[in-house]
Amino acid sequence: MASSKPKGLGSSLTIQELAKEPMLVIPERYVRLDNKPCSILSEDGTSQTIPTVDMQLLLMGEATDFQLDKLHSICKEWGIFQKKSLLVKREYKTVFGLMAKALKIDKGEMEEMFDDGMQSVRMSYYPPCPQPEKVMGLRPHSDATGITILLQVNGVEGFQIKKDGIWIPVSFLPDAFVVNVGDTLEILSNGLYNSIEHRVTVNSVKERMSIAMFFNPKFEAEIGPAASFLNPQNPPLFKRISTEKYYKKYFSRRLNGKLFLEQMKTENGEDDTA
Ligand SMILES: O=C(O)CCC(=O)C(=O)O
Repeated sequence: MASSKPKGLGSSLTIQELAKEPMLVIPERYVRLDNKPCSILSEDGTSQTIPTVDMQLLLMGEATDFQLDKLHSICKEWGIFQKKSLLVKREYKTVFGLMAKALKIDKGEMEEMFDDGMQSVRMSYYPPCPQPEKVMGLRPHSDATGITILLQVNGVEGFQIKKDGIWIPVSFLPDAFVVNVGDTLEILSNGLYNSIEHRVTVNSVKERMSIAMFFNPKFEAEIGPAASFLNPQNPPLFKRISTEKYYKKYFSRRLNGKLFLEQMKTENGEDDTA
């Protein structure tokens, strides 16, 4: 007997399989349980443009204090910026170097953590969805990384950031790379830099594609606030943990806002991270 269920309902078809055929009702397993409409919470609902950093200027010899200050305040206040450049693989080291300089921490400490660090890539495909308000393309989270470099491949929007407690949709310059500050950098800077919480919504008619490149500490490193940054007035706000244990813990949990980073705070319980 033919099933009266719409195709895919209650089945375990993957997103790729579902996307092959037109779908009128989304499978239950993808429906958000919180039932709140995935609305845009910024006042007028329009996209905001995230700050742009001119890497060309920063890369041309010594960065001026003005440019460094700009990078520093963007990493503190936003935790995300966009840049136009194709030299992603070579530039990540420069970005870390500039951040060490802006933070006035020992450059060696930054290198110790991120030089020859682990790198990974995630390519995401978000098919059009008949009921976009009922699903989330990607749940709210901050990245466990040092930095993430993101490319919105086909220019379809959907990326939202949580800024000052409010979700705002953001638009990128065409072909710009977006740099997210990740949790490890928030930890290294002892909370001065903000790892940006973000999520992805889906579109009822357009598919969306993105590529995220994750730049992480090296496997042998320890993750914790930079020692050269700490003093009696600035005690460590985060625990120290081996990179291996940090990632095991991160990937054993569901993506859930900045909860994992909260659990890394010294104020939150005994140090179970050693
Ligand atoms: O698809 C996007 O734009 C964001 C991807 C992302 O946040 C991730 O892969 O962690």
